[in-house]
Amino acid sequence: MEGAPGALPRVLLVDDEAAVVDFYATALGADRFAVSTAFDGAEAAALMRTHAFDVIVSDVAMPGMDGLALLRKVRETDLDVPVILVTGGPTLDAATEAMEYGALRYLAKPVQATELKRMVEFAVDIHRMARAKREALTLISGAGGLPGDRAGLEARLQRSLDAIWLAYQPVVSWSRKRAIAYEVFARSGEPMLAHPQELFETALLLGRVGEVSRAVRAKAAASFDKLPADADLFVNIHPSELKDRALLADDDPLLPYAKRVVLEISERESLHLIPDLRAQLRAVRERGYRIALDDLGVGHAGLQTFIVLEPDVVKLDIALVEGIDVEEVRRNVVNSIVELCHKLEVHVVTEGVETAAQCNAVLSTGCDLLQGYFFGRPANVILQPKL
Ligand code: G
Ligand code: MN
Repeated sequence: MEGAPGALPRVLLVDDEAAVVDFYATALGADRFAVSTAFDGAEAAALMRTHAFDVIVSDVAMPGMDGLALLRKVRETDLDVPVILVTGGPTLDAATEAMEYGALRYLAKPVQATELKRMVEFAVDIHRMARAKREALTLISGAGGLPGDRAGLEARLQRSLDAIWLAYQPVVSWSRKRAIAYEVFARSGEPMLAHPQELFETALLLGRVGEVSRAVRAKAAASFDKLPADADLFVNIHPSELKDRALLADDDPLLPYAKRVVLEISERESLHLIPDLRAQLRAVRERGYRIALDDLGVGHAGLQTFIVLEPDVVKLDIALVEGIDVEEVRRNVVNSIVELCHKLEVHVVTEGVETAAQCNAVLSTGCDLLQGYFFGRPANVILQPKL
C-alpha cells in the first residue's frame, strides 16, 4: 500500500467536530498533503484498512473509539505510522499513556496552524525514515539467506503461519511424581521457517509479530481441551510481543486461560528496546499471567533481566545441566541459584535433563521441577512423562 514516489504525503485527520477537521485541513493545505478525514476512531480504523497513511492526527476525546484506543488499534498492525494526538484537556496521565503507546507527539487545543503543519511535516519525515530502516533490515537479512524481496518473505511467512503446530514437553515435579505443566514450542511445516527463531525474525522484519504470536496463542488456547486439569501451560513469547500490545488485546484467544499460563521470556533476547517494559509486564500480570525467565545462564551477564521481569519462575538453561553429574562446580553454581530463587519465592525449573545421572545431580541441588528428554521429548501430542 506504499504510495507512488513523489505523491503527496497522506494525512488522516480524526476529530468529532467537523469545524476542527476543516481547520486542520486548511492549515495543512491541499497542495501539500492528501488529506482524508474521519469523525471517530472506528471510522478512522475502517479507513486504515483500505488506505495507507503517512501521518494520523487524532483528537483524544471522541464518542465511541477514542484517540488512545485508536492508537492501540493502529499499533496492532502498523508499528511505524506516526500518530499525533490532540486534546482539549491535557492531563499528565493521558500524555504519558499516549507516549507509551507510541504517539509521536501530544498537542493541546487550540492547535496553531503553523505548529500543526510543522509537526505533520516532521512526522512525514519520521515515517519515511522508519520505512527506509525496515527496507534496509530486509536487505541485510536478505544477504543471510532469506529472500530479499518483501513479497517473497510475505509469501513464506504466510505459508508458515498456515502450517504452525505446537509441540508439548512435560515439566515434572519429582516430589509429586507428575507433570505440573507442559511447555509448548511453536513449530512450522514450512522448512525455511521451521524454527520459532526464524519465524519470529521474519515476522519482525515484516511488522507481523502480532499476527504470528496470536496464531501461536490461538493454538495454545486450543490445547486446554486436552491438558490435564492439574497442569499449567508454559508459552514462549518473544519480547517484541510486549511492544505491540497484541498480547493484551481484550479478545486475545489465550486470555481466558491466563491464570493457567506462564509466559516464558528468554534471557537471550534483549529487553532494553521495549518501551516502558515495566508497565507492559504489569498489564500482563493484571491479566493473570505469570512470567518465567527462560534460559537463565546463557543470556546477558548480570541480573538486570531478573530484576526487570521479577519472574515467578526461573528456568535454568540446558548449558548449566550438561556435565552437572560429573562436575561439582556446576552443581554448586546450580545449588546457589536454586537456594537464592527459593529464598525469593521464585520457582526453579531445570531444563535439558537427559539422563538419570543428571536427574539425580539436579535433585541434589534442591530443584524439584525438571524438564528434558529424560522425562519426555517435545511431541505433537500431550504425553504422560516417564517418572
Ligand atoms: O529456549 P527454550 O528453553 O524455550 O528451548 C528449549 C529447546 O530445547 C526446545 O527446542 C526443545 O525441543 C529443546 N529441548 C528440550 N528438552 C531437551 C533436552 O533434554 N535436551 C536437548 N538437547 N534439548 C532439549
Ligand atoms: Mn522455553
